[in-house]
Amino acid sequence: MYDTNLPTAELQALDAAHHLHPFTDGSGLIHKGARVITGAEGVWLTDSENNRILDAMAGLWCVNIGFGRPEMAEVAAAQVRQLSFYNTFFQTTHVPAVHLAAKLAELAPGELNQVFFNGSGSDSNDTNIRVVRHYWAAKGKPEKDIIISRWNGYHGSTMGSASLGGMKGMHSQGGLPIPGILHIEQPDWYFEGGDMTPEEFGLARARLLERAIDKVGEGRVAAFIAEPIQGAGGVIIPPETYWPEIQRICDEREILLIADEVITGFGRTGNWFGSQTLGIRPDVMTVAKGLSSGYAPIGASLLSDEVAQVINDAGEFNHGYTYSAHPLCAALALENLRILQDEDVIGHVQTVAGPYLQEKWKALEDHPLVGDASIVGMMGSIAMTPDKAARARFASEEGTVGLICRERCFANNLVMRHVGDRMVIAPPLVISEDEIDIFIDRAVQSLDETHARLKADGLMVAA
Ligand code: PXG
Repeated sequence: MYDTNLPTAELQALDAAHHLHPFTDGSGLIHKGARVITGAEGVWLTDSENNRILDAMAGLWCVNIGFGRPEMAEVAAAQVRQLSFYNTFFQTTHVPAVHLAAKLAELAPGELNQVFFNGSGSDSNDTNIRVVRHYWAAKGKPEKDIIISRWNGYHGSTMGSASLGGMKGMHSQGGLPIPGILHIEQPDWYFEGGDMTPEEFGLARARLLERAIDKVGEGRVAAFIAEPIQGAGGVIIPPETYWPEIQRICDEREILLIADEVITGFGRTGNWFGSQTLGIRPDVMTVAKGLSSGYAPIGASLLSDEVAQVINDAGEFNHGYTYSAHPLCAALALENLRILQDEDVIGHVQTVAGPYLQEKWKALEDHPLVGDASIVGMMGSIAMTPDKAARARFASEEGTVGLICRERCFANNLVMRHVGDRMVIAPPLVISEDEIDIFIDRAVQSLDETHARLKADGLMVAA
Protein backbone atom coordinates (compact mmCIF):
# COMPACT_ATOMS: atom_id res chain seq x y z
CA MET A 1 0.00 0.00 0.00
CA TYR A 2 2.58 2.55 1.20
CA ASP A 3 5.65 2.42 3.41
CA THR A 4 4.34 2.05 6.95
CA ASN A 5 7.77 1.91 8.56
CA LEU A 6 9.14 5.44 8.21
CA PRO A 7 10.05 6.92 11.59
CA THR A 8 8.04 9.91 12.81
CA ALA A 9 10.82 12.43 12.24
CA GLU A 10 11.22 11.37 8.61
CA LEU A 11 7.49 11.53 7.98
CA GLN A 12 7.40 15.00 9.51
CA ALA A 13 10.34 16.19 7.43
CA LEU A 14 8.81 14.90 4.18
CA ASP A 15 5.46 16.39 5.13
CA ALA A 16 7.00 19.79 5.85
CA ALA A 17 8.93 19.64 2.57
CA HIS A 18 5.97 18.98 0.26
CA HIS A 19 2.59 19.31 1.92
CA LEU A 20 0.69 22.57 2.40
CA HIS A 21 -1.87 22.05 5.17
CA PRO A 22 -5.30 23.72 5.33
CA PHE A 23 -5.69 26.57 7.85
CA THR A 24 -2.08 26.13 8.99
CA ASP A 25 0.93 28.40 9.25
CA GLY A 26 3.23 26.27 7.11
CA SER A 27 6.43 27.91 8.28
CA GLY A 28 5.55 27.04 11.88
CA LEU A 29 5.03 23.41 10.94
CA ILE A 30 8.57 23.11 9.56
CA HIS A 31 9.96 23.70 13.05
CA LYS A 32 7.38 21.80 15.04
CA GLY A 33 6.47 18.81 12.87
CA ALA A 34 2.88 17.68 12.34
CA ARG A 35 1.35 15.06 14.60
CA VAL A 36 1.14 11.92 12.47
CA ILE A 37 -2.08 9.93 12.85
CA THR A 38 -1.66 6.32 11.79
CA GLY A 39 -4.93 4.65 12.69
CA ALA A 40 -8.31 5.03 14.36
CA GLU A 41 -11.09 2.89 15.75
CA GLY A 42 -14.33 3.98 17.41
CA VAL A 43 -13.51 7.25 19.19
CA TRP A 44 -9.79 6.51 19.48
CA LEU A 45 -6.93 7.78 17.32
CA THR A 46 -3.45 6.27 17.28
CA ASP A 47 -0.42 8.39 16.37
CA SER A 48 3.00 7.39 15.10
CA GLU A 49 4.35 7.38 18.66
CA ASN A 50 1.62 4.91 19.65
CA ASN A 51 -0.36 7.36 21.77
CA ARG A 52 -4.05 6.57 22.07
CA ILE A 53 -5.93 9.84 21.74
CA LEU A 54 -9.63 10.34 22.48
CA ASP A 55 -11.06 12.28 19.55
CA ALA A 56 -13.79 14.55 20.91
CA MET A 57 -14.01 16.25 17.48
CA ALA A 58 -15.05 13.18 15.43
CA GLY A 59 -12.27 13.85 12.95
CA LEU A 60 -13.52 17.26 11.82
CA TRP A 61 -17.13 17.17 13.06
CA CYS A 62 -17.86 14.27 10.75
CA VAL A 63 -17.17 10.72 11.97
CA ASN A 64 -20.64 10.20 13.46
CA ILE A 65 -20.55 6.37 13.43
CA GLY A 66 -16.97 6.18 14.74
CA PHE A 67 -13.76 5.27 12.92
CA GLY A 68 -12.78 2.05 11.24
CA ARG A 69 -16.10 0.21 10.89
CA PRO A 70 -15.52 -3.11 9.09
CA GLU A 71 -18.94 -2.91 7.36
CA MET A 72 -17.77 0.26 5.63
CA ALA A 73 -14.57 -1.43 4.46
CA GLU A 74 -16.61 -4.27 2.96
CA VAL A 75 -18.95 -1.92 1.14
CA ALA A 76 -16.03 0.08 -0.26
CA ALA A 77 -14.32 -3.02 -1.61
CA ALA A 78 -17.55 -4.39 -3.11
CA GLN A 79 -18.44 -1.07 -4.76
CA VAL A 80 -14.99 -0.65 -6.31
CA ARG A 81 -15.32 -4.14 -7.79
CA GLN A 82 -18.86 -3.51 -9.02
CA LEU A 83 -18.59 0.05 -10.39
CA SER A 84 -15.58 2.13 -9.41
CA PHE A 85 -16.77 5.24 -11.24
CA TYR A 86 -19.41 6.50 -13.51
CA ASN A 87 -20.89 9.96 -13.89
CA THR A 88 -24.47 11.13 -13.57
CA PHE A 89 -24.40 13.63 -16.45
CA PHE A 90 -26.05 13.21 -19.86
CA GLN A 91 -29.11 11.20 -18.88
CA THR A 92 -27.22 8.50 -17.01
CA THR A 93 -27.50 7.28 -13.44
CA HIS A 94 -26.21 4.42 -11.31
CA VAL A 95 -27.65 2.28 -8.54
CA PRO A 96 -26.01 3.83 -5.44
CA ALA A 97 -27.03 7.33 -6.61
CA VAL A 98 -30.64 6.24 -7.08
CA HIS A 99 -30.86 4.68 -3.64
CA LEU A 100 -29.05 7.51 -1.86
CA ALA A 101 -31.26 10.22 -3.35
CA ALA A 102 -34.37 8.28 -2.38
CA LYS A 103 -33.03 7.66 1.13
CA LEU A 104 -32.22 11.33 1.67
CA ALA A 105 -35.68 12.32 0.46
CA GLU A 106 -37.16 9.89 3.01
CA LEU A 107 -35.04 11.17 5.91
CA ALA A 108 -35.10 14.91 5.22
CA PRO A 109 -37.92 16.92 6.79
CA GLY A 110 -40.79 18.65 5.03
CA GLU A 111 -40.74 19.03 1.28
CA LEU A 112 -37.00 18.46 0.88
CA ASN A 113 -37.39 15.57 -1.54
CA GLN A 114 -34.91 16.49 -4.28
CA VAL A 115 -31.16 15.96 -4.19
CA PHE A 116 -28.26 17.51 -6.12
CA PHE A 117 -25.00 15.72 -5.29
CA ASN A 118 -21.70 17.50 -4.67
CA GLY A 119 -18.29 16.54 -3.35
CA SER A 120 -18.16 18.48 -0.07
CA GLY A 121 -19.88 21.08 2.07
CA SER A 122 -18.12 23.95 0.32
CA ASP A 123 -19.14 23.04 -3.21
CA SER A 124 -22.64 22.19 -1.96
CA ASN A 125 -22.96 25.79 -0.84
CA ASP A 126 -21.60 26.98 -4.19
CA THR A 127 -24.33 24.88 -5.79
CA ASN A 128 -26.84 26.55 -3.48
CA ILE A 129 -25.77 30.04 -4.54
CA ARG A 130 -26.38 29.09 -8.17
CA VAL A 131 -29.63 27.28 -7.34
CA VAL A 132 -31.28 30.16 -5.49
CA ARG A 133 -30.20 32.80 -8.01
CA HIS A 134 -31.25 30.62 -10.93
CA TYR A 135 -34.56 29.90 -9.16
CA TRP A 136 -35.49 33.59 -8.91
CA ALA A 137 -34.27 34.30 -12.43
CA ALA A 138 -36.44 31.44 -13.72
CA LYS A 139 -39.40 32.99 -11.90
CA GLY A 140 -38.80 36.22 -13.79
CA LYS A 141 -37.04 38.02 -10.92
CA PRO A 142 -33.34 37.98 -11.84
CA GLU A 143 -32.73 41.05 -9.69
CA LYS A 144 -33.45 38.94 -6.59
CA ASP A 145 -29.83 37.82 -6.29
CA ILE A 146 -28.52 38.96 -2.90
CA ILE A 147 -27.85 36.32 -0.27
CA ILE A 148 -27.77 37.34 3.38
CA SER A 149 -25.60 35.41 5.82
CA ARG A 150 -23.89 36.04 9.13
CA TRP A 151 -20.56 37.22 10.47
CA ASN A 152 -18.73 34.31 12.09
CA GLY A 153 -20.81 31.80 10.15
CA TYR A 154 -18.86 29.10 8.31
CA HIS A 155 -19.99 27.74 4.96
CA GLY A 156 -16.75 26.51 3.37
CA SER A 157 -13.54 27.54 1.67
CA THR A 158 -14.37 27.96 -2.03
CA MET A 159 -14.85 31.48 -3.44
CA GLY A 160 -18.62 31.28 -3.10
CA SER A 161 -18.92 29.45 0.18
CA ALA A 162 -16.20 31.48 1.91
CA SER A 163 -18.03 34.61 0.74
CA LEU A 164 -21.21 33.32 2.37
CA GLY A 165 -19.17 32.63 5.48
CA GLY A 166 -18.44 35.47 7.82
CA MET A 167 -14.84 34.72 8.66
CA LYS A 168 -13.01 38.00 8.19
CA GLY A 169 -9.61 36.30 8.12
CA MET A 170 -10.78 34.38 5.07
CA HIS A 171 -12.25 37.41 3.31
CA SER A 172 -8.92 39.19 3.63
CA GLN A 173 -7.17 36.61 1.42
CA GLY A 174 -8.04 36.15 -2.25
CA GLY A 175 -10.43 39.01 -2.89
CA LEU A 176 -13.60 38.01 -1.05
CA PRO A 177 -16.50 38.27 -0.72
CA ILE A 178 -17.93 37.88 -4.22
CA PRO A 179 -20.61 40.46 -5.09
CA GLY A 180 -24.14 40.10 -3.79
CA ILE A 181 -23.50 38.75 -0.29
CA LEU A 182 -24.52 40.70 2.84
CA HIS A 183 -23.63 39.77 6.41
CA ILE A 184 -25.55 40.41 9.63
CA GLU A 185 -24.39 39.92 13.21
CA GLN A 186 -24.53 36.49 14.88
CA PRO A 187 -26.69 35.47 17.89
CA ASP A 188 -23.82 35.01 20.39
CA TRP A 189 -25.55 36.05 23.61
CA TYR A 190 -22.71 35.08 25.94
CA PHE A 191 -20.12 37.49 24.58
CA GLU A 192 -22.31 39.98 22.70
CA GLY A 193 -25.63 40.07 24.57
CA GLY A 194 -24.69 42.86 27.01
CA ASP A 195 -27.53 43.63 29.42
CA MET A 196 -30.25 42.01 27.31
CA THR A 197 -31.86 38.73 28.34
CA PRO A 198 -31.09 35.88 25.95
CA GLU A 199 -34.71 36.10 24.69
CA GLU A 200 -34.49 39.82 23.95
CA PHE A 201 -31.11 39.39 22.32
CA GLY A 202 -32.32 36.48 20.14
CA LEU A 203 -35.16 38.65 18.80
CA ALA A 204 -32.89 41.65 18.29
CA ARG A 205 -30.36 39.66 16.29
CA ALA A 206 -33.05 37.94 14.19
CA ARG A 207 -34.60 41.32 13.36
CA LEU A 208 -31.28 42.41 11.86
CA LEU A 209 -32.34 40.19 8.97
CA GLU A 210 -35.51 42.22 8.51
CA ARG A 211 -33.50 45.46 8.67
CA ALA A 212 -31.04 44.15 6.06
CA ILE A 213 -33.91 43.17 3.75
CA ASP A 214 -35.53 46.59 4.18
CA LYS A 215 -32.25 48.30 3.40
CA VAL A 216 -31.69 46.68 0.02
CA GLY A 217 -35.37 46.00 -0.75
CA GLU A 218 -37.23 42.71 -0.64
CA GLY A 219 -37.11 42.56 -4.43
CA ARG A 220 -33.34 42.17 -4.31
CA VAL A 221 -32.99 39.35 -1.75
CA ALA A 222 -32.82 35.74 -2.90
CA ALA A 223 -32.07 33.86 0.29
CA PHE A 224 -30.81 33.78 3.84
CA ILE A 225 -28.28 31.09 4.75
CA ALA A 226 -27.30 30.02 8.26
CA GLU A 227 -26.16 27.06 10.30
CA PRO A 228 -28.92 26.04 12.75
CA ILE A 229 -26.14 26.07 15.35
CA GLN A 230 -22.84 27.65 14.31
CA GLY A 231 -20.09 25.03 14.45
CA ALA A 232 -16.72 26.38 13.36
CA GLY A 233 -17.73 29.78 14.79
CA GLY A 234 -17.61 28.25 18.29
CA VAL A 235 -20.77 26.13 18.74
CA ILE A 236 -22.97 29.13 19.28
CA ILE A 237 -26.41 27.96 20.29
CA PRO A 238 -28.88 30.76 19.56
CA PRO A 239 -31.44 31.90 22.14
CA GLU A 240 -34.81 30.15 21.74
CA THR A 241 -36.44 33.24 20.26
CA TYR A 242 -33.99 33.46 17.37
CA TRP A 243 -35.03 30.82 14.85
CA PRO A 244 -38.83 31.31 15.06
CA GLU A 245 -38.29 34.97 14.30
CA ILE A 246 -35.94 34.22 11.39
CA GLN A 247 -38.51 31.76 10.04
CA ARG A 248 -41.28 34.36 10.28
CA ILE A 249 -39.19 36.92 8.40
CA CYS A 250 -38.24 34.49 5.62
CA ASP A 251 -41.88 33.44 5.23
CA GLU A 252 -43.26 36.98 5.17
CA ARG A 253 -40.57 38.43 2.92
CA GLU A 254 -40.58 35.76 0.25
CA ILE A 255 -36.95 34.80 0.57
CA LEU A 256 -35.58 31.28 0.52
CA LEU A 257 -34.14 29.84 3.71
CA ILE A 258 -31.01 27.73 3.36
CA ALA A 259 -30.09 25.65 6.42
CA ASP A 260 -26.44 24.69 6.32
CA GLU A 261 -26.54 21.34 8.12
CA VAL A 262 -23.03 20.21 7.22
CA ILE A 263 -22.28 19.80 10.94
CA THR A 264 -25.77 19.63 12.46
CA GLY A 265 -27.04 16.89 10.12
CA PHE A 266 -27.24 13.14 10.71
CA GLY A 267 -27.85 12.98 14.43
CA ARG A 268 -25.47 15.58 15.79
CA THR A 269 -28.20 17.53 17.62
CA GLY A 270 -30.27 14.49 18.67
CA ASN A 271 -32.52 14.43 15.60
CA TRP A 272 -31.71 13.52 12.02
CA PHE A 273 -31.35 17.22 11.26
CA GLY A 274 -30.74 20.35 13.30
CA SER A 275 -33.72 21.93 11.55
CA GLN A 276 -35.94 19.47 13.42
CA THR A 277 -34.26 20.24 16.75
CA LEU A 278 -34.58 24.00 16.25
CA GLY A 279 -37.95 24.08 14.49
CA ILE A 280 -36.72 25.39 11.12
CA ARG A 281 -38.47 24.80 7.77
CA PRO A 282 -35.75 25.30 5.15
CA ASP A 283 -36.28 25.45 1.39
CA VAL A 284 -32.74 24.27 0.76
CA MET A 285 -30.44 22.26 3.00
CA THR A 286 -26.69 21.72 2.76
CA VAL A 287 -25.36 18.36 3.94
CA ALA A 288 -21.91 16.71 3.90
CA LYS A 289 -19.62 15.42 6.70
CA GLY A 290 -21.94 13.06 8.65
CA LEU A 291 -23.63 12.00 5.39
CA SER A 292 -20.75 9.54 4.96
CA SER A 293 -19.28 9.89 8.47
CA GLY A 294 -16.17 11.08 6.66
CA TYR A 295 -15.47 7.69 5.07
CA ALA A 296 -15.59 9.33 1.65
CA PRO A 297 -15.98 12.92 0.43
CA ILE A 298 -19.59 13.64 -0.47
CA GLY A 299 -22.05 16.49 -0.02
CA ALA A 300 -25.52 17.29 -1.24
CA SER A 301 -27.95 20.14 -1.72
CA LEU A 302 -31.41 19.04 -0.65
CA LEU A 303 -34.07 21.09 -2.40
CA SER A 304 -37.77 21.45 -1.77
CA ASP A 305 -40.06 20.04 -4.43
CA GLU A 306 -41.06 23.56 -5.41
CA VAL A 307 -37.50 24.86 -5.79
CA ALA A 308 -36.50 21.77 -7.80
CA GLN A 309 -39.59 22.07 -10.00
CA VAL A 310 -38.76 25.64 -10.95
CA ILE A 311 -35.15 24.67 -11.73
CA ASN A 312 -36.25 21.66 -13.77
CA ASP A 313 -38.90 23.61 -15.68
CA ALA A 314 -36.31 26.20 -16.68
CA GLY A 315 -34.45 23.78 -18.93
CA GLU A 316 -30.88 22.65 -18.52
CA PHE A 317 -29.19 23.63 -15.25
CA ASN A 318 -25.62 24.26 -16.38
CA HIS A 319 -23.96 22.94 -13.28
CA GLY A 320 -22.32 19.76 -11.99
CA TYR A 321 -19.13 18.14 -10.79
CA THR A 322 -17.32 15.11 -12.21
CA TYR A 323 -17.79 13.48 -8.83
CA SER A 324 -21.44 14.43 -8.25
CA ALA A 325 -22.84 11.21 -6.73
CA HIS A 326 -19.54 9.32 -7.08
CA PRO A 327 -20.60 5.67 -6.74
CA LEU A 328 -18.04 4.77 -4.07
CA CYS A 329 -19.01 7.79 -1.96
CA ALA A 330 -22.73 7.19 -2.48
CA ALA A 331 -22.40 3.52 -1.48
CA LEU A 332 -20.50 4.48 1.67
CA ALA A 333 -23.06 7.16 2.51
CA LEU A 334 -25.84 4.59 2.15
CA GLU A 335 -24.06 2.12 4.44
CA ASN A 336 -23.43 4.93 6.94
CA LEU A 337 -27.14 5.83 6.93
CA ARG A 338 -28.03 2.16 7.35
CA ILE A 339 -25.76 1.93 10.41
CA LEU A 340 -27.17 5.15 11.90
CA GLN A 341 -30.67 3.77 11.43
CA ASP A 342 -30.21 0.08 12.32
CA GLU A 343 -28.17 0.83 15.44
CA ASP A 344 -30.51 3.65 16.47
CA VAL A 345 -27.54 5.97 16.88
CA ILE A 346 -29.88 8.95 17.07
CA GLY A 347 -31.76 7.29 19.95
CA HIS A 348 -28.37 6.84 21.65
CA VAL A 349 -27.79 10.60 21.33
CA GLN A 350 -31.32 11.43 22.44
CA THR A 351 -31.73 9.16 25.47
CA VAL A 352 -28.47 7.42 26.45
CA ALA A 353 -25.06 8.95 25.83
CA GLY A 354 -26.40 12.40 24.93
CA PRO A 355 -28.03 13.16 28.30
CA TYR A 356 -25.04 11.60 30.10
CA LEU A 357 -22.58 13.82 28.24
CA GLN A 358 -24.81 16.89 28.60
CA GLU A 359 -24.96 16.56 32.40
CA LYS A 360 -21.20 16.21 32.70
CA TRP A 361 -20.58 19.02 30.24
CA LYS A 362 -22.90 21.46 32.04
CA ALA A 363 -21.15 20.57 35.33
CA LEU A 364 -17.94 22.06 33.89
CA GLU A 365 -19.50 25.46 34.67
CA ASP A 366 -18.29 24.86 38.24
CA HIS A 367 -14.72 25.11 36.98
CA PRO A 368 -13.16 28.51 37.79
CA LEU A 369 -12.23 29.09 34.13
CA VAL A 370 -15.57 28.19 32.57
CA GLY A 371 -18.18 30.92 32.22
CA ASP A 372 -20.62 28.99 30.12
CA ALA A 373 -20.93 25.35 29.07
CA SER A 374 -23.59 24.82 26.44
CA ILE A 375 -24.49 21.72 24.49
CA VAL A 376 -27.24 20.42 22.21
CA GLY A 377 -27.21 16.72 21.39
CA MET A 378 -23.51 16.06 20.99
CA MET A 379 -22.15 19.44 19.97
CA GLY A 380 -20.97 21.67 22.77
CA SER A 381 -18.75 24.54 23.74
CA ILE A 382 -17.30 26.11 26.81
CA ALA A 383 -16.60 29.80 26.97
CA MET A 384 -13.56 30.50 29.11
CA THR A 385 -13.52 33.79 30.97
CA PRO A 386 -11.39 35.61 33.54
CA ASP A 387 -14.55 37.07 35.16
CA LYS A 388 -17.69 34.96 35.19
CA ALA A 389 -20.01 37.65 36.58
CA ALA A 390 -19.11 40.09 33.81
CA ARG A 391 -19.01 37.44 31.02
CA ALA A 392 -15.71 39.11 30.20
CA ARG A 393 -13.25 38.31 27.46
CA PHE A 394 -9.56 37.96 28.26
CA ALA A 395 -7.27 40.97 27.89
CA SER A 396 -4.80 38.84 25.91
CA GLU A 397 -5.25 38.57 22.16
CA GLU A 398 -8.31 36.45 21.38
CA GLY A 399 -7.37 32.79 21.04
CA THR A 400 -4.31 32.93 23.30
CA VAL A 401 -6.10 31.14 26.12
CA GLY A 402 -7.88 28.74 23.76
CA LEU A 403 -4.57 27.73 22.21
CA ILE A 404 -3.02 27.06 25.63
CA CYS A 405 -5.99 24.88 26.53
CA ARG A 406 -5.86 23.00 23.23
CA GLU A 407 -2.18 22.25 23.78
CA ARG A 408 -2.92 20.96 27.29
CA CYS A 409 -5.62 18.71 25.77
CA PHE A 410 -3.14 17.35 23.23
CA ALA A 411 -0.64 16.68 26.01
CA ASN A 412 -3.38 14.73 27.81
CA ASN A 413 -4.26 12.71 24.69
CA LEU A 414 -7.55 14.45 24.07
CA VAL A 415 -8.63 16.28 20.91
CA MET A 416 -10.77 19.33 21.64
CA ARG A 417 -10.66 22.23 19.21
CA HIS A 418 -10.45 25.87 20.23
CA VAL A 419 -12.30 28.70 18.52
CA GLY A 420 -10.98 31.91 19.99
CA ASP A 421 -11.19 31.34 23.74
CA ARG A 422 -13.99 28.81 23.46
CA MET A 423 -13.33 25.07 23.47
CA VAL A 424 -15.66 23.07 21.22
CA ILE A 425 -16.55 19.39 21.02
CA ALA A 426 -18.41 17.10 18.65
CA PRO A 427 -17.46 13.51 19.53
CA PRO A 428 -18.46 10.48 17.46
CA LEU A 429 -22.15 9.87 18.23
CA VAL A 430 -21.42 6.26 19.20
CA ILE A 431 -19.27 7.30 22.18
CA SER A 432 -20.03 5.16 25.27
CA GLU A 433 -20.62 6.32 28.82
CA ASP A 434 -17.24 4.90 29.90
CA GLU A 435 -15.53 6.84 27.14
CA ILE A 436 -17.41 9.99 28.17
CA ASP A 437 -15.98 9.54 31.69
CA ILE A 438 -12.44 9.35 30.31
CA PHE A 439 -13.13 12.34 28.04
CA ILE A 440 -14.43 14.53 30.86
CA ASP A 441 -11.57 13.53 33.21
CA ARG A 442 -9.06 14.58 30.57
CA ALA A 443 -10.97 17.79 29.85
CA VAL A 444 -10.99 18.76 33.54
CA GLN A 445 -7.30 18.00 33.87
CA SER A 446 -6.57 20.14 30.81
CA LEU A 447 -8.71 23.00 32.16
CA ASP A 448 -6.92 22.75 35.56
CA GLU A 449 -3.53 22.92 33.87
CA THR A 450 -4.66 25.83 31.68
CA HIS A 451 -5.94 27.71 34.71
CA ALA A 452 -2.67 27.16 36.60
CA ARG A 453 -0.69 28.38 33.62
CA LEU A 454 -2.87 31.51 33.18
CA LYS A 455 -2.44 32.39 36.83
CA ALA A 456 1.32 31.83 36.69
CA ASP A 457 1.63 33.98 33.56
CA GLY A 458 -0.69 36.75 34.81
CA LEU A 459 -3.26 36.10 32.07
CA MET A 460 -6.40 35.82 34.23
CA VAL A 461 -7.15 39.43 33.34
CA ALA A 462 -10.37 40.82 31.82
CA ALA A 463 -10.31 42.95 28.70
N1 PXG B 1 -20.75 24.33 6.08
C1 PXG B 1 -20.50 24.14 7.38
C2 PXG B 1 -21.55 24.47 8.39
C3 PXG B 1 -19.29 23.57 7.79
O1 PXG B 1 -19.06 23.38 9.09
C4 PXG B 1 -18.65 23.49 5.46
C5 PXG B 1 -19.87 24.03 5.13
C6 PXG B 1 -17.69 23.17 4.36
O2 PXG B 1 -17.59 21.81 4.21
P1 PXG B 1 -16.28 21.16 3.51
O3 PXG B 1 -16.67 19.71 3.37
O4 PXG B 1 -16.10 21.79 2.21
O5 PXG B 1 -15.13 21.41 4.44
C7 PXG B 1 -18.34 23.25 6.80
C8 PXG B 1 -17.00 22.67 7.16
C9 PXG B 1 -13.26 23.71 11.92
C10 PXG B 1 -13.63 23.29 10.54
O6 PXG B 1 -12.06 23.88 12.13
C11 PXG B 1 -14.96 23.21 10.17
C12 PXG B 1 -15.28 22.83 8.88
C13 PXG B 1 -14.27 22.52 7.97
C14 PXG B 1 -12.95 22.60 8.36
C15 PXG B 1 -12.61 23.00 9.65
O7 PXG B 1 -14.10 23.88 12.77
N2 PXG B 1 -16.61 22.82 8.50
